[in-house]
This record gives sequence, structure tokens and C-alpha cells, in this order.
Amino acid sequence: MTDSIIDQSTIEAENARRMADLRVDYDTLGERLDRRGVDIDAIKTRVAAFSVAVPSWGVGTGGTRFARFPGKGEPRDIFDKIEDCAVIAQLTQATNTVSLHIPWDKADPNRLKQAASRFNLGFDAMNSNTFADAAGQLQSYKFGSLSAADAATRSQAIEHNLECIEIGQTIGSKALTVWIGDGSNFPGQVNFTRQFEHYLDSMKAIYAALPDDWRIYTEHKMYEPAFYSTVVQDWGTNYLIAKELGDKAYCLVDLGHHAPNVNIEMIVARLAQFGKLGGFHFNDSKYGDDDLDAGSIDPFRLFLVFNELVDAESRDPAFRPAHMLDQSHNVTDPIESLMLSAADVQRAYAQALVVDRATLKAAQEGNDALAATQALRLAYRTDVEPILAMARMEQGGAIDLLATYRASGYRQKVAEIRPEVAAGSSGIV
Ligand SMILES: [Mn+2]
Repeated sequence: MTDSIIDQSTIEAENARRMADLRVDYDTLGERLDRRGVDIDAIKTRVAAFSVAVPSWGVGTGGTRFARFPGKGEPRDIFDKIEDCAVIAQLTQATNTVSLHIPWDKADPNRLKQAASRFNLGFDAMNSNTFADAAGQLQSYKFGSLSAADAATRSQAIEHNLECIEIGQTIGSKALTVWIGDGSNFPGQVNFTRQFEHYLDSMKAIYAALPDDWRIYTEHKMYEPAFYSTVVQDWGTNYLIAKELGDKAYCLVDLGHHAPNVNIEMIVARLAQFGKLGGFHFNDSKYGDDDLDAGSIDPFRLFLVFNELVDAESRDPAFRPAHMLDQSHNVTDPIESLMLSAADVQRAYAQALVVDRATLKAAQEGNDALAATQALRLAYRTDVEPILAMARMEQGGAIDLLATYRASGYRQKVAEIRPEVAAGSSGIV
């Protein structure tokens, strides 16, 4: 029996007020899609099966390097975080897994497993951390970790990743995501080639310890915290790493880790074509790695990314990239942001599913640029909300995520139990 945190009767009462309208909206959309040869129920089934992982660190209020303004009822530890994730999963029915970050979430693995299975949650990829020093560690990562000039520092960083795999195996994770902050701040500070050699050697040692049924994801990022050069700075370097390591190594694309206006959907297509697209960190950005809510700035780009994913899926039905949200919620209730972001990722997927691929292909083959782009626009402009809401409701989730969550009074309830956190002068970037 799965426990639920929000009383199911609250969800049912909220849904009851909206159900009649939803049925009308769903049927109307169904008729419109039917005229385009699209079966709404088939789309709904695929949307219902879609899941995006919630990062444990996402349920705490984020911050910038200037400050962090904690909200009420902040999770005190990983067990509070799992409960917050369970609320998101219950209402959205679209986030079955939680992604842990070590050492932030370090706890008895058996307790972790118990806490998650109580809410029928699984564990997504493990995330290692060698971009900050943990209390008591012997070597500092100030000048790098897996690519550090100092051998003892590299060994320590490798060991940490091996520990993440070990914890992950106990709790049922099947992947390790490695993002490093290594780079340099001044021209000449490092030798690019030697630094990358160190990185590859370290990654090979980690890869050697990877269980057969695991994957390792490497995440590129253009800059920050190193501001002159970064070791894994772009998708080209990321692809080289995945190729060097082997079949269990894949590239992870964080939408915020590119220069403004970079054609991310094309990067997605390239990596998918050559079998190295492992997964995503979804978020949105205006200027850099802003970690804003997915779909909040450029929902068309999110749609175009999913258009490539659905295209790749149509060529290879076994294509299953990992989906995770990776955002920083600085001014919102993180649960609210994560719920709406999960729905927005799902929305982009649903819109991509309604693209008329035969029409698109015919237009492309006939060099009809306008008809081709019109096929995409028609799908993007389709309001698929009734499909998402119906998929949620049929699985026990909420038709209206925000209204139902607020009606549940969850935040007020946890604010009474969880003590206030003092505002900090620096936050999580
Ligand atoms: Mn990320």
C-alpha cells in the first residue's frame, strides 16, 4: 500500500469542480485532432507514461551567489525532501523518481530506500559532487577535481564517484551523472591538453567500476564556476568523452549550459543520431545558466527539443533518454515550480506527439520550407492542456495543480513542523 501525503479526498473534491469542463474540453480537442488524423487517446496514453525525475536539491529554495531567501517549511534533510517529492509525484503523476546528490543527501541507504518506497518513488541518476569541498576531506577541489594537476586530489575525486555508485546500487539507481566545475580562470593557468588527459584517465577509472546495467552521463557546461576555460565545455567535448569511455557512457544535455541562441535542438539531433544522447536536465534561461523554470522563457525551444526526441523515438522505439528537472527556485515555492515545470515538459512532449510527421517529411522532401515549418507551428499552437489534465486525473492526480496544492495547505502544515531557516549571504547557484 502506497502512502500519500495529500489527502486523496482533497484532490477528488478539487477535481470534482473541474471534471465536467475537462471532459468537454477533452472531447472538443479530440474532435479537432481527429480531423488531423491524430488519436487523442493514443497521445494521452504516451503522455501518461512520461516521467521526469525531480532533483532532491530542487525542493529547497535556491539562491544566487549574492543571497538566498529561504521559504517557509524548508526541508530539513533528505527525508523531508523525499516527502516534498512525493507531493509533486502525487499531484502531477509525472515524477516517479528522485535524483540524489552526494554528499548533500548522504544517509543510511536502507532508510533512503524505505522512505522512497513508502511513496512508490524510485531513484533516478546519482549525482556526484566534486565542485565543492565536503567537510573533513583531505584534498581541496579549489584547483579542480577529476582533472586536477595533483594526483592525490584526482584519486579522492574518483573515490567519491565510486562511493556514489555504491550508494546508488543499494538504493536501486542505474546511472551516475558527473558534472565537474574544473577549468581555469586565466589564460595560461592550465595546459588544456594535459588537463583533459587527467580528466579522461579519471573518468576511465570510474567507468571501470560501473555495473554492467548502469549508464554514466557526463554533462557539459560552457562556463562557471571557472570563467576562462572549462574542461567539459561543450557537446563536442562531451561526445568525445562518451566515445572514449565506451558503450555505457552518454552525454547529458542541460538546456541552460549553452551560449544564448545556440541551436540546442540540433545538438540533440546530432547526439541522438550517433547513439550518445543520454538524457536531459530541463530548465530555462534568458542569459546563461539561469536555472529558471522549464518552459517559462522559451517554450518553443522546449517543443523543438521534444520534436527531435519524438523523431528519434520514431526511428528507434528503444530510444529512452533520461529526463530530469534541474532548476533553482529563488522566489517561488519549489513544489509549485517543480509541479508546473514537470507539466510543461510533458506539454512539450504532447505537442511534439501531435506533429503530423508525414506532412512534415513531404514538405521537407519537396523543399517546401513554409509548409514544413507550418507543420511544426500547428502542433506547437495546439493547446494540449486537456490531454495533460485528463492523464493526471485518470491516475489520481490533480486537474489543476496549483489550485489543488494550495487547497491542500501542505506548505503551511510543514512550516509548523520544520523550523525557520536563517537567510544566508550566499546561496546555491
Ligand atoms: Mn544540470
